[in-house]
Amino acid sequence: MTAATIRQPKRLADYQPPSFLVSKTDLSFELDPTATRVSATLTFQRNGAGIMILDGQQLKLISLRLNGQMLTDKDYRLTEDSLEIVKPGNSGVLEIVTELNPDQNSALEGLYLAEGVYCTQCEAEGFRRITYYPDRPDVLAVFTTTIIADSSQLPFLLSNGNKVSETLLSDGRTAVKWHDPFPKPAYLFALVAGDFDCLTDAYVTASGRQVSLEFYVQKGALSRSHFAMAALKRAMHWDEQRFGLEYDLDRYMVVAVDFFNMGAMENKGLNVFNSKYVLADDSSATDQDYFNIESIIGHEYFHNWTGNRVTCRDWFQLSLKEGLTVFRDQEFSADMGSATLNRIEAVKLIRTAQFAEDASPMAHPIRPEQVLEMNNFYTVTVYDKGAEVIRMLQTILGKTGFNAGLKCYLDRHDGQAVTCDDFVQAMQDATGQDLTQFRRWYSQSGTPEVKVQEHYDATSARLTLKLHQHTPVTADQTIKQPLLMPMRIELLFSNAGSSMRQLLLLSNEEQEFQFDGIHEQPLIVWLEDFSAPVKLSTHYQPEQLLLIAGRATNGFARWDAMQQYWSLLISKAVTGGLLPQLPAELVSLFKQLLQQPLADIALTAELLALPDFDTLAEQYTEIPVDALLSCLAHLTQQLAEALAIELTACYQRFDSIAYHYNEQGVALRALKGRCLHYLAFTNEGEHWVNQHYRQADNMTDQLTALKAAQYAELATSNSLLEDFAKRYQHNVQVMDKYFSLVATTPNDAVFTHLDRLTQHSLFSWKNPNRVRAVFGAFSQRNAKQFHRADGRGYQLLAQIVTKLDPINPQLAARLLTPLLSWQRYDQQRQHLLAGLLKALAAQASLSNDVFEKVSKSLP
Ligand code: B3K
Ligand code: ZN
Repeated sequence: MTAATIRQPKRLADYQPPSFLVSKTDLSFELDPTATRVSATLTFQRNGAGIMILDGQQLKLISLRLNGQMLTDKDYRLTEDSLEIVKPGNSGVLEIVTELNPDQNSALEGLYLAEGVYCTQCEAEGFRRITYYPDRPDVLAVFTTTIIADSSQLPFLLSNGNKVSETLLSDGRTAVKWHDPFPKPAYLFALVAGDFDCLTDAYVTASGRQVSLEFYVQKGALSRSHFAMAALKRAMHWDEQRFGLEYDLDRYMVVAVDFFNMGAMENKGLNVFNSKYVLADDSSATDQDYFNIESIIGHEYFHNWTGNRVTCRDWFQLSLKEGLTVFRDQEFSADMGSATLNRIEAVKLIRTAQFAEDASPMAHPIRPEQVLEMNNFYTVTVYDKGAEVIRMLQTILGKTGFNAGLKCYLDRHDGQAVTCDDFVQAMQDATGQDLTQFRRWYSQSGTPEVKVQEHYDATSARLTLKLHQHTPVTADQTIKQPLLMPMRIELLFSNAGSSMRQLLLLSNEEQEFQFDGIHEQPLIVWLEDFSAPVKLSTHYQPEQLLLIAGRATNGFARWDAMQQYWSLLISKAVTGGLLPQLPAELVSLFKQLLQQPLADIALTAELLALPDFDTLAEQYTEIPVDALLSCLAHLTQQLAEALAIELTACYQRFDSIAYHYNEQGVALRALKGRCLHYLAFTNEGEHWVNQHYRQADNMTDQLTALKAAQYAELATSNSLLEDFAKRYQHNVQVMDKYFSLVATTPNDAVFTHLDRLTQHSLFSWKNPNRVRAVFGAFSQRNAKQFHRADGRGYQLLAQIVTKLDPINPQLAARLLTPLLSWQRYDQQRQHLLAGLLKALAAQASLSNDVFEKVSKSLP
């Protein structure tokens, strides 16, 4: 196989139905660290013209039988990544025996062994590392799995579905057999074998079915799995209430493992989770950790309907399950906590990582058209912009219409592998709304830009709003068409409390909306709740933004107005080459917020925040790195000085309450934390930070103190960090937080620190959590050192990617992302980055993962 054939991307336009289907897949695993035997018995039927070609990678073929007859090498053709059966006939039974080496599998795809636990990860194309198989999501089979192992070493032998039998074999090994009655694609297959502590519970579904819930966690961690269990029950109940969807098997198992490439995986009946998203208790988890656990537990559970019962026809349709399931988990989280806060966080992600992806060489629509390595397309575009597209559907159709559409989709396609078009069609059929133009959101990449103009005529009492949309070309696509987008607005009138809310549907490139009977010129709140994933340009004066921040009905819109206020101030300063000065009206608004926080304390904490570096950066074609960082540091310092008294009073007003992860607790900690962030910049900074750290009875407050000390570069920062590392040296989840903190050291010393971290006894290049904690934090959250003008930060990341690629290509390709946006920086940085990318591209034997990204980014 030549490099050229391996590097051939697949295209959506070339989709062909499979020539053979598999109705039954019987698997038997004889587990062994270096020589696991897999016997696969596939019952197949012809489905169309064409040869029988099975996928397979890094497999040792032991034997092959067709309908009981041993095949010899003239009966099949074997390549590095496929097996062709020369004369399969129209139906039959194929028996394949392969051998694998789970111990050597550091890519963590297929079957791997890490820290004594055997675990699989098959999405997207990992099953082909287990046996030869039509490894594509539109081949659905009923799986039966037998696991044979020494149960004294591996007491738990788990797979999908229901447990059928457990037998003691004559050689002393145990055979456990599982059967999953729901036909599924191979990517949803899972096997886990190991020794765990198990937390069990039960759930009775709305229709009265009893479901056994089981969490398998590392020994000694049982007490840290209760929150995840409770979150699962909340998710099960929520899906019944909101969408009428119930769980369908008798068991729901979740296994937490420490070696995992991503957050979690929705394998049918047997979810595998990164332990980071299961294990939590008050002394080790932050509010953010609790939030993430609840939302990811929900996400994987919701996949049982949106992903498993109805799955994707091909991987280009990934957003069919991911966009929809992210939307569902966002709705769940919004109902469990603060809807406003949830919306703010979701929008921040779109405005940073997603907008950056649209502007990068990896730009792609939520339904990509061309893919070399599928793992590269589990992106913020497919997931999070995908969720925004679903949210727009709900906005356009209303909740009732949307629910009816979802029901129609699931009823119509239960048990099938379908496309995004099928989904939109169901929405259209259930509601009668023509969604032809809306479908462009699936095929068109890029961030649309919307310009708004207002004209008010007092004599006719008419307000005219003129909207103009335009999507700039992206790296992957030059022709762009107008999109159908819902624009939520609110008209604020001078009489406090009087306003009018509207939903505009923008479909043309340019469009006018008229409102009659408007007796005064209103102040318009545009894009309430971020009703479409676009960049909006308005003509607000700063004082209008402050008015909106104080008065808009929608909490998100208030926060957004503050963000726009700061962006405007900063961009004027950057253009003028000066540092921004704090306007008096801003200071008085902040004083007011600090003295009388709103009823919604969580929102107050957000209103008091400056935009982050990444959000500001996305507003520039060429990112003025140094200027933005100086503006942010300067404004923080100025706010601290101007508001020291009010910050202190606000900080002291709320007595610390005993730790509870609930909406009120989260909000109070956030507000105190925001105050501390500024107080760290006052003369008493050391005092406040030390006190906050020492008095903390929970992880959130400890981290808040550590971060505040680090950002303000306080002398106490290092000793607090040392204390923290000593205190938590035995808790690896907490040590990851320590690693990340060290990696965000804002000065030169960070390079020595990073070197030291990789020598730490807990660090391993094979563990993605450790690598991400160190180098993910450095490249994504240490803008000052990562973007150094001398290129030292970029160089380091390129070295790490080179080192990781042979170990774990998926991880290497993810870490590489920040280097791809090289064209967004000044000449000097561009030059440095382009040089590093060229050097990477020139390396022999790059994985497809890294190759695809690097090659796209080169001029
Ligand atoms: N479906 C998995 C992601 C698989 C990623 C493969 N590289 C988790 C999720 O989105 O729920
Ligand atoms: Zn998902």
